[in-house]
Amino acid sequence: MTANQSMSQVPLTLEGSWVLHQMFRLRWAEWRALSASDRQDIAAEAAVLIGGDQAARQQSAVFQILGHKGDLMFIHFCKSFEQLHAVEHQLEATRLHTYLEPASSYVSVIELGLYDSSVKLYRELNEKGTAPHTPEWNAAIEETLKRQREAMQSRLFPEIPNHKHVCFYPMDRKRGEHKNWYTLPIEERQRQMEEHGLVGRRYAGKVRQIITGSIGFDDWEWGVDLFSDDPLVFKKLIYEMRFDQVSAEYALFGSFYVGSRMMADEVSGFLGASK
Ligand code: FEC
Repeated sequence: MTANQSMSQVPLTLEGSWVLHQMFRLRWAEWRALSASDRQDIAAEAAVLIGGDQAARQQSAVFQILGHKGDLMFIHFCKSFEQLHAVEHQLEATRLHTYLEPASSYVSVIELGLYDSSVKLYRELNEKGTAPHTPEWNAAIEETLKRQREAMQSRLFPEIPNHKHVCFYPMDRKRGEHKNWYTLPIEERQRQMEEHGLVGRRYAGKVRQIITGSIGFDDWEWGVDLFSDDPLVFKKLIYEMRFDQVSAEYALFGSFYVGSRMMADEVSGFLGASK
């Protein structure tokens, strides 16, 4: 057995809020055919959903999408999977929903990848001769996860960042014949992820990134949400990251959605329903 085969290859991850992205087109013709007072009432009713329910630890935000891919994107952060259903049904129950056409959606969960701690711990256990998946190994993993979970609470259950603009897209790591992220040894993946994190950290204060994992939930492996007050930062950061080895060699991207946040009192204006 090689050293790599004796190490677990799966990085530890921590999961936090459940996340639903919903992209919609507004049926403008039908919407505009409504009376001004109906539009006002319907917009006001929908605006109530934005913000959140502290008791249920659920938060929702709405963004106006640029371009043909949609008009509105709702982002919901929820404490449980069931809560995602509830929030979806709440929106379906509004009168505004009658005028919305689904354009896309994405289901995922906030994920913190623990490459550094995983490799350190796997090495220690390996040196002690503790074989993977034995009770001793499981106990050590549980202990590390517990410690990290406590330390990372605010990153696992964040508020939707309060920046003006959002950029959301799903992505995969390549699993091709010649380039396959999943067959690289964990130490090499850790090295490349560390390089990625160093580039990202240079944008601290300018952008907030939230990575959600979607393996088993949606068509891509991760969702990336970037929030910033300056939309140009999205281009600068993503372009710079294209040169990271992990992106240059292993990243595949889905559709990008870019837009601007609307607070509850701005929804009526966007829907042309202001007084
Ligand atoms: O294997 C995996 O765990 C992949 C999950 C993953 C993807 C991903 C893609 C992007 N990120 C982008 C921005 C940033 C910024 C920071 C940053 C740091 C990390 C860390 C992990 C991580 N990213 Fe990432 N990113 C993924 C995972 N990323 C792990 C390190 C620690 C952490 O923050 O959790 C710096 C954050 C800070 O410290 O302030 C900014 C962007 C992309 C998509 C573009 C690309 O070329 O990959 C942008 C998938």
